[in-house]
Amino acid sequence: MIPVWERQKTFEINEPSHVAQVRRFTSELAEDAGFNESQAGGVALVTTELATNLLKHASSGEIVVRPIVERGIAGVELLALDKGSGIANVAESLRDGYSTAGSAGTGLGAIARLATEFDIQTQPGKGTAVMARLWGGKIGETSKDHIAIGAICKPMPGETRCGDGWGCELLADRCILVLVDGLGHGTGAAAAAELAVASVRQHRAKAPAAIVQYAHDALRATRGAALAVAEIDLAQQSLRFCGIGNISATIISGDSLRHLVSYNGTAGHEARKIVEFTYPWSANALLIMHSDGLMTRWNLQAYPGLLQRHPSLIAGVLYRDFVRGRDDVTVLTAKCPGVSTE
Ligand SMILES: [Mn+2]
Repeated sequence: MIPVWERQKTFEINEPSHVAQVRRFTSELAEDAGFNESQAGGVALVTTELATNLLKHASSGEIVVRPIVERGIAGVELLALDKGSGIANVAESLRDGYSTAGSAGTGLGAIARLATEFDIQTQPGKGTAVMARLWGGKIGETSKDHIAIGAICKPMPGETRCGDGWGCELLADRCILVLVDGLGHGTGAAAAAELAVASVRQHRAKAPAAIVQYAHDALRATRGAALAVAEIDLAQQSLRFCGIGNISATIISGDSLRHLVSYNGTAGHEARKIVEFTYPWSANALLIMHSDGLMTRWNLQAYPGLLQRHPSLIAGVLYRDFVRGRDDVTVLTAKCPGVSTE
């Protein structure tokens, strides 16, 4: 079985034939999600509009697609990412009938209408990122005491397997997040990543340090990995974190930014210290975790308003602008939706 993070695919869109390619994949995901005919039609239309918009307005870009599941309901998430000139007037562009590219102009408005969840970030000189999520059933109102996550995971160019992996376990009052970077890349790294995520899932009821200890033991027979586990406790307003090796983790809340501490080592082989740290968490906090496939020099202050956007859009923008491209890359983001972080 293909791990869920490896079911995410990235499509470069720079010529008309690419539109059908990504649509084939999203149609597959819609079928897997059990979408009815009209829901599947919506997915196809949203895919076509997003991909065509990239060609028309930015001349090229990427569409990142993944299957999503929440409370037993399946869905499809699309992110359209470009480094074009940005949209000057989003409200105007969302109105049906408006277009700057001389087309029918149903693009963005149609996407927003068809998607269950829609979000957009656009900035002159930096580009545009659009998120559209379509669900196969009623997901209900996203409550404010609930954690939403975003994830981008992509193998290094030339590899079919991804040596990174991630997981998210939503429990009653807690959310456990894991990000793992298997040593090197390819199948050996993928095996370590898969085993680590499975181990974290199995021990999710425990505290982060114990979860990491179990994963460390489980990875002994593998080539090892960098690994970090975060537990967001909504009732306690705290985040507990434990990491081994190079996984970057940051909590951003308003103007404050806090890097979370991981100790050096390789899970499965060498971990002199497995220590858990507790940090404050609040309804307006954002957690960003990433592997070393993403550069560390990002600064969200260069993106006015981005903190307020859906965590998927935040992960998408960081990936778009800071991917190294010579390694597997994973960006995992978490926050309470519908709550301003500014
Ligand atoms: Mn790596």
